Amino acid sequence: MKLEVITLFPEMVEQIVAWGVVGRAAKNGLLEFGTRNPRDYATDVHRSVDGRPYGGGPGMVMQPEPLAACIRDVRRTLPQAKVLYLSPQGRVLDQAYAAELAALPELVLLCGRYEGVDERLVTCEVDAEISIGDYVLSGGEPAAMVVVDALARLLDGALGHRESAQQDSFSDGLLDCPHFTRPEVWEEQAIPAVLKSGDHKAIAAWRRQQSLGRTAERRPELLEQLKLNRQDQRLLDDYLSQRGVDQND
Ligand code: 4GX
Repeated sequence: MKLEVITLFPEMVEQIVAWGVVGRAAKNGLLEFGTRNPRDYATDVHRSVDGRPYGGGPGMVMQPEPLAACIRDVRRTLPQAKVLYLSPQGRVLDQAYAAELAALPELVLLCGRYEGVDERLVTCEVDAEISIGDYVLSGGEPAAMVVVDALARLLDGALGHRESAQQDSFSDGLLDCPHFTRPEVWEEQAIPAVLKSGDHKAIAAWRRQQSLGRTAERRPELLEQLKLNRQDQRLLDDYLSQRGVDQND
């Protein structure tokens, strides 16, 4: 996948390919990552990219010309690319959306600073807006890094067998189960006995039950999206009754 981020702070966003799983995907050529600075497309001596808002008010707005020139230049090398603008007005990222993006051959992420970008630029050059959640950042860059991280790890071959994306939280719409490592007893707390039983079926059932139970307790709206089979329903009922919660609640 070819991915380009348009940003006034390229060094910030480039950190996303410096480390870890995303860095490895880039090194191995699964992810061809680049950044582009709209300031390089400004035409005045001050290389300005922002202006005061029409109608007044605080802050500045990113001007359309340098951004349009920048996007059109990117489109020459990535002719199939979807251009997504990071903004709280966009479709909120979730695991299914990340998977959709990971399936694209080319993607451009546009980061805004200041109060946002001139709306005419959004109308003409942006295919969709994307949000990472209902809170306000000071710029699109951290959001772009989140998007890149979430989709890069889904690229074919990005994760080792042991890290497989099939075991992730949300890949089946549920939260993850708890994890434990050595020591077996830490500060008077032993690990759940089943994990030492060697009974792989019992371990898988316990993990599934923990995922179901934790999702029911912490994110009931996620569980409502799912139709549980009889086995899962039974695991969940047992989990909730062990905790003294009325199953009909
Ligand atoms: N998920 N931001 C964009 C600039 C801006 C201001 C006003 C449109 C209108 C964000 C988020 C986010 C902060 C990025 C404001 N754009 N991006 N920036 N939440 O908060 O993606």
